[in-house]
Amino acid sequence: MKNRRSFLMSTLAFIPVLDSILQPQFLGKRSKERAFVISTWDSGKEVNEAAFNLLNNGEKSIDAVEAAGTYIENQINCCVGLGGNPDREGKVTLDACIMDHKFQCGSVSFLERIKHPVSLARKVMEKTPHVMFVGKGAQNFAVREGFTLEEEKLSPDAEQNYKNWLIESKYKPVINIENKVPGVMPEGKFNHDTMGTLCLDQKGNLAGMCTTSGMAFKMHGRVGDSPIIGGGLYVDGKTGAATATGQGEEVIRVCGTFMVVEYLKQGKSPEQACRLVIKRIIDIDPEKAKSFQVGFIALTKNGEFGTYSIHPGFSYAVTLQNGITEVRYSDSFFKN
Ligand code: SD4
Repeated sequence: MKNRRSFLMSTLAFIPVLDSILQPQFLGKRSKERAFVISTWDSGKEVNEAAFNLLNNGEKSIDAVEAAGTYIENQINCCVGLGGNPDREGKVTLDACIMDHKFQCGSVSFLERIKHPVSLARKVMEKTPHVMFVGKGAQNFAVREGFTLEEEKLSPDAEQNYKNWLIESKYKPVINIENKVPGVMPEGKFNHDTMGTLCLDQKGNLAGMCTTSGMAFKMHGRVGDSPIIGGGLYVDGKTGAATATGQGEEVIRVCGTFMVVEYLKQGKSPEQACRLVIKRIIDIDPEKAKSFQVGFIALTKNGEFGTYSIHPGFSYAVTLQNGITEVRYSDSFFKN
């Protein structure tokens, strides 16, 4: 088993080579920091560590992002996976996708009673000629692939949240509901609706995944951006990758992560690329943008990373080239 040092040394070894072969427009004023793993929200910290353990062992980025997804989907009182908040009919419906450095991708959405949508998305990618499976068809495919059909049961937190919601039964986006929001989530509880993770492995290959139970109390049948390739996740193995969180409808409208990666291809830094797409979303309706959150994170093939969001409070976890994982807050368009 390789130790952390050996991973760092072997990975660092390819970075100068990459820099020298990158087109001049990719260079310019850049942050010196480089990352191997980056994930949305505070809970990304443990998720990054799960992914980094594999990368550190020489495993592929696609395996690392799947491990990241299954780690968070296992946290039954968290709001990704079957422990997530239900829709307004009390059903937990899951969305996830995965993508590698060769444009191979798989996605599942409106999926019920399957614990690991990210692994099912990978099966779609590897075992079918298709990209996206939804609803009952996705569930049947899961069962055929040996996934267990879990009991239909809300996690204790989700049950309590649903009971509270039923009192008024109003749907309204809550900015940063994924983070600790006093008065919305019980003290000490965190709601992490969506986990997006991007990884870079020792061979310099990128991969990404996005997994979620979607917006809490959504209409039954609603699908967000998270399982949409180019919406909640996009990876271009030659350039970079991006993932999104927040109000999915607003991300879909601008093909959010596809656009972030497109800006990377045009030579923008990861943060600039995220800023430009956030700006596009805000420009559609600046007044409306005051009421919802969207955040992007991006990672390039040479380990540069950046983030940006509409509102403050969007946290992310980054595992730097020294192997240390930090939780940080993204810069945002609105300052408070
Ligand atoms: C959705 N983008 O379903 C997701 C929600 C989300 O953190 O990101 N929550 O629209």
